[in-house]
Amino acid sequence: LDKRAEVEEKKDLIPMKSLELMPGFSRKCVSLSQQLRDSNTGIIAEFKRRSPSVPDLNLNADVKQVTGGYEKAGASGISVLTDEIYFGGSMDDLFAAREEVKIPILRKDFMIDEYQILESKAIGADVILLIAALLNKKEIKAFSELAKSLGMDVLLEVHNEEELQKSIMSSIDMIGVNNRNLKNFDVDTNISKELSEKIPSEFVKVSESGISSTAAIKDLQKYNFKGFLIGGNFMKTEDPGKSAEEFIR
Ligand code: IGP
Repeated sequence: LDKRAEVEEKKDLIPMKSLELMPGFSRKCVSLSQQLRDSNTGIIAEFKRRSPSVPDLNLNADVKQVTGGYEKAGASGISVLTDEIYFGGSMDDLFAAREEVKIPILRKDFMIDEYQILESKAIGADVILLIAALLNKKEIKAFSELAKSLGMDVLLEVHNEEELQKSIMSSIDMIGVNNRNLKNFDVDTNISKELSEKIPSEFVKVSESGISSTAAIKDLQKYNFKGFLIGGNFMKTEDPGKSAEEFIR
């Protein structure tokens, strides 16, 4: 991962102190975990133009049109990829989404430094993603506590039991099980079902990746999942907002 160099470069460009002067910093975050607890659609609809597994997903998609469409469709939250190298995203995308929607926005990126948490708050994100596979326990604790101190929610992503065990702590709001194996891109929603009983009930459970039918959601709900992160299934169509509307209806 080339994130380290990217973050160090940004720190020089915009020092941490300056982030606190940006508009998002004084905005009050909306809680995604609360939104998911107050039963609604549970759909967290994702904006991404491309991914390592689908390089030509939707290269010219307009972030405002798509995220506005997601909100109108009744999504509980929006996920915006800000990683440039692998997903063709940017902080501008999240900033634009923030101008467009009121519902909670998850900043989807590879967090490896506290700077990125402050930056997420500064650009108007409500939720950060922490990927257990990339972080040790100490980092998960420090990053999640910083996010909580800024009024943000934390979604912790796991793919197996070991990652789950090291991540259980009170500064986490939601645990997301990624159904995609990041080594070979295989997706299998059974991973969510298998891990569900190991996740303590105080965490809101989110199932991520490879969800493409309402039947899959009904099935996952039986395992107490409250959130469903869906990207490709919407983004692969010409009008992702409309696809989300048809899916949710
Ligand atoms: C969405 P899908 O299969 O619906 O497009 O998946 C989301 O779960 C996926 O983009 C994702 C992701 C991540 C991307 C899950 N965890 C971590 C980047 C980094």
